[in-house]
Amino acid sequence: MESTNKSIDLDHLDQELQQSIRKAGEFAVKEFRRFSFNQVEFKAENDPFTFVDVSVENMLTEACSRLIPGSGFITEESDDQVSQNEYVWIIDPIDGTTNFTHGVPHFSISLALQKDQKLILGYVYEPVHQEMFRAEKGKGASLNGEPISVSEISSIQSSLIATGFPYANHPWRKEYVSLIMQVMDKANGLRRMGSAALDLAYVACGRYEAYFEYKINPYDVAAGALLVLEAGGMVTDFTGDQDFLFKRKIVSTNGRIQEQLMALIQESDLGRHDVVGNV
Ligand code: LIP
Repeated sequence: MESTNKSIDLDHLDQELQQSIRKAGEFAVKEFRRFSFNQVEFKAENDPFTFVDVSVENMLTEACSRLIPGSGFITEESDDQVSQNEYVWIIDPIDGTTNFTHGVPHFSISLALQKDQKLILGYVYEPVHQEMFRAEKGKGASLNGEPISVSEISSIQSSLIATGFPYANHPWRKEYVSLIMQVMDKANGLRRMGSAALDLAYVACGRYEAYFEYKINPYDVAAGALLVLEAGGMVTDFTGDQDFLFKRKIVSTNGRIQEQLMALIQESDLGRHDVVGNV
């Protein structure tokens, strides 16, 4: 494990990070407004990326390396998927790439920082509306500098719940659709908006009461999960464990409907098969 041997001033870091994220967001929106679908490329079946994903990732990794020399990276567009460094950045340069490539203005930049494998800082930036969500461990969560907290709705019948679907066809899609039907029957509404990071940010600020998804990647959810936790919500995997980041199954709620949603998930075929998130 590579150590930096110095304490990091997160306040100083914050100004530089927000400046870099906003600058990357400006670039992304400029390219979004003139993007043509024939520019899209595919990493795998139904798994798109663009030169904008790659450019934004390069901008952010360069800024982060400068801010914490010796830090490690887990990022969507490179092969860095594991790092044992003392400080590790977890970055999704454009979360909601499919929306981006189809001209749907709902995508975000997600950047988190881990120290000794614990999340300490998270940013989710939605550049079209210039909404900067930020969380620091133990110091709460904010939207454009104003404190945010999860909603106080305590019944699933009154809840707006978000989810997402894995890109490629997968062996558990029937069980997943069956779970989604269960949630649809119980909740006030269901949303599939296409950016996990923004789904989590919306739980943190009380727009949604919950978000769940499986086969989701650490870089999609790392920053947003810290937002929910620091805004007074809960984040677990499908079994209720706290070790959600690399298990690829996530449930986040305002805490007040956690038991009601977890009951639906754990009673479902999907919830009973603990392997499902790794297929
Ligand atoms: C997306 C997630 C979304 C999920 C999509 C995709 P990407 O991330 O934010 O929640 O349903 O399948 O994984 O690929 O746009 O960064």
